[in-house]
Amino acid sequence: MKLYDAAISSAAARVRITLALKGIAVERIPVEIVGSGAENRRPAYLDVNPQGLVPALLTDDGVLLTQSLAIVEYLDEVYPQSPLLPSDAATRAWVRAFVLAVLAETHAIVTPRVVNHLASLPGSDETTAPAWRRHWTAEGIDALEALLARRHAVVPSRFCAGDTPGLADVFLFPQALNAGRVDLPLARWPHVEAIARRLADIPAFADNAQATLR
Ligand SMILES: N[C@@H](CCC(=O)N[C@@H](CS)C(=O)NCC(=O)O)C(=O)O
Repeated sequence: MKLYDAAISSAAARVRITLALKGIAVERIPVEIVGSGAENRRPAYLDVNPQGLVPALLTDDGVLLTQSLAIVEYLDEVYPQSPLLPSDAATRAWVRAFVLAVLAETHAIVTPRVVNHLASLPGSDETTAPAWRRHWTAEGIDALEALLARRHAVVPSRFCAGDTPGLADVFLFPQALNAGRVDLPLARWPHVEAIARRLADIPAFADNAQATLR
């Protein structure tokens, strides 16, 4: 398998963490996604992923997969060791809702293409993009904290939805690191912080996300 990857990408980190948790080896193909050398909008990469985003995974059967959630769920189905989803339907639904709160409502609105466009609009100055990123990161993690607080008041667990790391943790950890990148210390979110610090002790997490918890 080949993983089209960028070290700074938190979406790609979700896939790298999953591969490590399951002990799957892949060839990593770096794709530059920021600055004047960005390759992700060039035709060669658009042939891989028409959305111009990382990650993308080329399977051993020659199938190209995009979108981190779809890739992680594919890996979980094809490599069932260390399963990421809980066995009961209600907890699976909670986990998927949590994951979507990260993917769709927090990360998606602070990615380089969104922030670069915002910065290019009339009236923007050098404070606009950082303020946008910080605002939506904080609001997104406020919601994750509330979801975790409500769940853990009823069903306490070491990680988001169980005593072993699962799908929600795979999505939470890179997002917790992103908070540090926009100068938001995790102390503001006690449940998120406690879980992120436990995850940081697990090499599959610590070795596959590029940043330090703050
Ligand atoms: N929903 C997508 C998001 C992928 C995504 O936004 N990736 C970012 C890096 S974290 C990217 O490639 N950005 C390039 C750009 O915005 O131009 C997923 O989960 O895979």
